[in-house]
Amino acid sequence: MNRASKIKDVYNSPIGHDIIARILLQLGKSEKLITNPLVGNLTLGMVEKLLKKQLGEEFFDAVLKLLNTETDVPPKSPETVSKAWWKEAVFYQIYPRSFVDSDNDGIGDLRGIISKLDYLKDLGVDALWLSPIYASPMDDNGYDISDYRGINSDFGTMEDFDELLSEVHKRGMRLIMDLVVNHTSDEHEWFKTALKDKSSKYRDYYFFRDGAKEAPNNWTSFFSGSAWNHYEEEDTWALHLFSKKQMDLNWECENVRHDVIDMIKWWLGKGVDGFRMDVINYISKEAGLPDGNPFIGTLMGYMGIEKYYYGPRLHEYLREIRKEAFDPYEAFSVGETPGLGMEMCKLVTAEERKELNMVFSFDHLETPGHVRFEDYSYDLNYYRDYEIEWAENYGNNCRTSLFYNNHDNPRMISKINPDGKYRRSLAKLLATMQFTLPGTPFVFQGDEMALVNYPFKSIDDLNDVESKGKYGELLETKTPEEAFKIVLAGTRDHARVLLPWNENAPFKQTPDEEVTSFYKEIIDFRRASRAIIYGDFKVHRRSKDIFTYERSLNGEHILVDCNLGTTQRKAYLKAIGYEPVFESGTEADRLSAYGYRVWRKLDYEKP
Ligand code: ISL
Repeated sequence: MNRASKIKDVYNSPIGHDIIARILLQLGKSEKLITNPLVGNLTLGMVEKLLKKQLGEEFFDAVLKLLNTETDVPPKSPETVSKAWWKEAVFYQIYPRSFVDSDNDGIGDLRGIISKLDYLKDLGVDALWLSPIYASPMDDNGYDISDYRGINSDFGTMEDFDELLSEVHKRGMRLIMDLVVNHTSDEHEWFKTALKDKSSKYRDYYFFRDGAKEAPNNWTSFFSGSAWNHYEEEDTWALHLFSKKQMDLNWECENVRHDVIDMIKWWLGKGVDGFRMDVINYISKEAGLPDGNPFIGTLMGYMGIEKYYYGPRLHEYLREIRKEAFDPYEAFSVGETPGLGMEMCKLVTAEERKELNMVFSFDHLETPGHVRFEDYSYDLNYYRDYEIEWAENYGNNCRTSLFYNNHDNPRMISKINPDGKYRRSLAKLLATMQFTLPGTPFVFQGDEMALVNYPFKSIDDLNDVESKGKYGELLETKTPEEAFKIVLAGTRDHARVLLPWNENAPFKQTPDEEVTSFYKEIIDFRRASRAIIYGDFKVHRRSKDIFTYERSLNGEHILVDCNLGTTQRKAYLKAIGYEPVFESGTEADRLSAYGYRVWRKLDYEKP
């Protein structure tokens, strides 16, 4: 690709498609802008001339570099989906700090998790993902690790962990850990030694730049301000894409890769079943760490991101980890990959490429044109279109993850409609889609209780490093009230309050037990259906607030009919020969507000 390439040809290439789709998503613009022949036939060079003012210099250099670095195309989709335990499983994410506090110190812990294993088993959960429990100064609640082989005393001891793992396995469940290896804490021995001793072998483990007067490049941190920290005494700078205490590891350094792989094998040797891999697509940075393009930086909200979110050696590193650590233990991997488009996700998950098993893509978490730190109503019509796009195009050799919540996001129910009268129906509607669409569901703790956002009163109620940084940054241009309103909309603390079953929870809400029972039933239903786990997907109705689809395999047919809004809608009446399995209302021909209906074909007899 070069400046003579036409927009439509770029859009038809896998990586070009993802780049253009991302730009459209950020701008909240439709794909029609590109598929319009007038625009599609323009060359990159022409667009550059037309939009010089807006795009600035070197925008297309940055885009072309990304485009031309990837020479592979995603492998073709096979006819059928291969079998794997993690395709059949229902995962449940535990954020240990806020799950169960067994010793009443205000912080959830490992013994607390052990006490809820029967509950989780009964809910229908097959595998647990534990957010970090390693030794950490807790600047970012454990995503800043100071010892990969230690357990933070807030959570318990290694004996507690071993017991947890064995109790999980006893119940026929699996356990995956969080692997945070884009960065370590600045209190990790590697960093402490590296900073003090320039000649240490650890110096090359991080990105240091000595003697510079200013930050070595224009990259910004995800948690506000420059991505570089200055160490006055040592007269050096070090890179941190996240907080000032989360120092980026230099993956170009062979010893880093070696030590990380060793550590992964150590945990797998203990018997853990796999890892969720934190911001794993950020581990390969463009050599020399060049400045980010200002237009891209402004558009994305983070300067420099195009230099590392799909870096030049990413595939190579992922394959190395897979071959050296994961494969020998038949371990499972799900990468957290913010920013990757669908084609890029295919290139890291397609089975034959032997990189990751699955990824978390995040583009469904905000309606296009909106950001997390914004008070707006999320549009489920967008979610429908997103899931259809993935279901129809991701391929049988790639597996989608299905989730609405995690520890980094406000609760989805509140984002869609904060009116309490819809809380229960929305929770059930979301569950209906999550457990019947193609892909593997990841429940976040509290989803099954229909938890919503917490009405925090002031910035003092918040704990998260990101929220505090954001608030400080906003105060430069806004009043404290305005700044707090924005932070409140997006704060990760909504997902991090102690669950309501903790008697000492300071921010309390009421769990909805009817929703918990519904989770059990629909998870059971999913488990018994090969059509849902491995089957085909076909859209029957797709119009405003309407989403009707069918899942089928070897004669088994499941129809799902959803109302994505608050106005009553006509139910799908073509389900002749089907029997209802779940329904939200009693009127046969109508779907109530956020109503759903799941049907099963009558003449199907299970083999
Ligand atoms: O990239 C982002 C914005 O586009 C962020 O969403 C960011 O990538 C994401 O929050 C990464 O999250 C993970 O890594 C962080 C940690 O704070 C989060 O809790 C974790 O899930 C740093 O380790």
